[in-house]
Amino acid sequence: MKTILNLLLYHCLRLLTIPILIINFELMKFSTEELIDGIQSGNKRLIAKAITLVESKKAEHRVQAEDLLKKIMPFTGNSVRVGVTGVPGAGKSTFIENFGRLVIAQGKKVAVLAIDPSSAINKGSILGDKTRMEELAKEENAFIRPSPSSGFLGGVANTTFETMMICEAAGYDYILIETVGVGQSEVLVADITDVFLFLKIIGGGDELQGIKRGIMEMVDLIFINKVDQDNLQKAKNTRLELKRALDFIPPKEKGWKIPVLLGSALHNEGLQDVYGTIFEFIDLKKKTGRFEEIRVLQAEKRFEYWVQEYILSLMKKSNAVEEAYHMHKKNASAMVSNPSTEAKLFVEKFLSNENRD
Ligand SMILES: Nc1nc2c(ncn2[C@@H]2O[C@H](COP(=O)(O)OP(=O)(O)O)[C@@H](O)[C@H]2O)c(=O)[nH]1
Ligand SMILES: [Mg+2]
Repeated sequence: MKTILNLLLYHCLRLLTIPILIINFELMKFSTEELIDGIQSGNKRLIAKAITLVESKKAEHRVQAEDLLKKIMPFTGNSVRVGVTGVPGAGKSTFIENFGRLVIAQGKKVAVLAIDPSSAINKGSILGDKTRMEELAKEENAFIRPSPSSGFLGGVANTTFETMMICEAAGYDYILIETVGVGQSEVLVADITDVFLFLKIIGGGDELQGIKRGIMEMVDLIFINKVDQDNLQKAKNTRLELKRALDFIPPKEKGWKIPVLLGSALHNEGLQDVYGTIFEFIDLKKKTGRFEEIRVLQAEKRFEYWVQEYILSLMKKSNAVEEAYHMHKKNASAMVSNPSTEAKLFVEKFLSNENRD
């Protein structure tokens, strides 16, 4: 039985290496300058290639990615970065599709990024997203990209920020980022956006869940979705409950009382209000200096994130270190000793190994 499993695993891995080799070959075909030209001329195929490059963890790709990011840096930072969260099924993809089209109708360019789909609990909805955003995808001024997470040593690799930089350099005015509506992806998105929008469905008691999970503290704007004539009263009750709940939460931004809007993403109702409210919010933050202040904090967080990523990838270089990592992790999970003790033992081993080189 074990041999059959091993054989199966071997063949699966062999099959997997073929597309990886193709991707590698494809990426190396383009020079940094070609990619930058492609980005700046709005060539969607080359924008996608550049994104694949910054998502890659291979050392030689990282060198090229850092070079590319450094060169496009002066052309970044000019978009409105919007994070959209809510439980699966709340209507995030539907909202993004129709809101995106509304923004495009105002003469703007819109990029859509979906965070972390590969580790999502609801993988199916990501496939669904693609079909549901078909109308938006047809727009010349829209670019849609799911960005995968490729965890290494259990880390949550996420290059959504870098992907966003590429989209900004390509002239996209609005970057709409959909979270998978669970746990860590929300924090990641809240950490890199200017506006964090919470899509809520009527009732369901998830306003309490939202508070528990700390979402309410990250939110700038709430949109109660799927509201029609039949449930308008219920929606208003939900709004009242939410507003009461919000009273207990310290305001994230001075002078900004979190608006609770009602509407329907599917039927294009209330989306114009969201657009106007986002504009007001950004305007307020720019006037108070908070806009820049928050972006500085976000850059610091990205720095910390990459320090961890690069340390982890240094570890990967040595088989012995990786083995030790798994050994200590196993000790921690099997409660052989305290997880923090195991972590300390591992890091000490890693550092002494590094010093020997
Ligand atoms: N009735 C109604 N259905 C909606 C509305 N918005 C989204 N939906 C439906 O809700 C389902 C889930 O939407 P989806 O956008 O995939 O949610 P997500 O998982 O949050 O991305 C789909 O069948 C949508 O058509 C709305 O405003 N009204
Ligand atoms: Mg979705």
